[in-house]
Amino acid sequence: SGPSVAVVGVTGAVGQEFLSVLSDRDFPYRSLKLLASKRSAGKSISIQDRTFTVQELTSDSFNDVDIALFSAGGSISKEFGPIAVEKGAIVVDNSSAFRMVDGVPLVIPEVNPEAMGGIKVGMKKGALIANPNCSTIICLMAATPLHRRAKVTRMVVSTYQAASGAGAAAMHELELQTREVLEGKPPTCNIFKQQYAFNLFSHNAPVLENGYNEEEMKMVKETRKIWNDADVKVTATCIRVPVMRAHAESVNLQFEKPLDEDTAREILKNAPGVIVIDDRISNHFPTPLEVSNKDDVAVGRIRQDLSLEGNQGLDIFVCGDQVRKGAALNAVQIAELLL
Ligand code: 11C
Repeated sequence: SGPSVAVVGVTGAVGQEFLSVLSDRDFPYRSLKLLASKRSAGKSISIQDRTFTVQELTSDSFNDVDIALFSAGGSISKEFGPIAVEKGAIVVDNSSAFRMVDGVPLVIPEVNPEAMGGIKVGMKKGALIANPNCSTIICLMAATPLHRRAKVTRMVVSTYQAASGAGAAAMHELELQTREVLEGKPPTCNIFKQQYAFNLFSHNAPVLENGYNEEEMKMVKETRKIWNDADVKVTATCIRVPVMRAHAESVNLQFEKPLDEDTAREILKNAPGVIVIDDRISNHFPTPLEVSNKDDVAVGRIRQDLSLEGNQGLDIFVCGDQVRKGAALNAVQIAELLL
């Protein structure tokens, strides 16, 4: 019993995390197919005392697949996602390929499970569901419970994004560069084309004509779709920092109704998938290291925005594991909603 599951892009950072999350959550799959490029085909991967052989992704890969978890980049999703759907699979896609397509649910299970629109395994037809961008997920995990209470009218986000967002090769390069710089050698700059260790820079996504980069515009557009609110004002500045695998975000929220910081703290303490770390006396607040390899998103620095009258704004600081809640965990939670 249970669905047959395929993981597309299994050798990548998120692909590997899919396997950990499926196993940690005892996801009740009947069978598991591990798919990757031809280069990785034939590799063995062990999960829960069983060994699987990685198979090459082809258009025949999706016969008899109920759920396909994709994280192999946008072009693979665009090519093989529709093929998988055609074969009757429900695709949960971690890329940006289909997120803004009308009719494709863009889902954070704690935030907008209703957007799934009743898609279930066993309905005998394929479907596509998109996993939001990691920065959007981590931000909205904390902002949504407050939005539900006081309605956010404007949100200003600044991100401090980890290497993992750019994949396993970027994580490797950060480690390598750190070693090289400490040894007085010139850093290897294959992924980012500039020194990353002991530095930070504007997010590597392409910069658009309006001056925002793609990562920033994803936060703007995806928030509107997930909150089903075309009018919410969102602006973002996305920065890459030399941290391995968890993103941090400073989020300023402006509300329609007043919301005081104590009420906000209580709301966040009770929010699913969120923990509050907000110890002013010890100056202990969320850090990327503390949330690395964890499921929950941590929020702290919860304070009234003094620039606004009448408790109409709050500042918060959020950290979440980019590979886990920002990608693999969120996708597996979506898959759980399909059962
Ligand atoms: C990052 N969020 O941290 C990016 C990577 O749309 O899924 C993922 C881009 C995306 O660099």
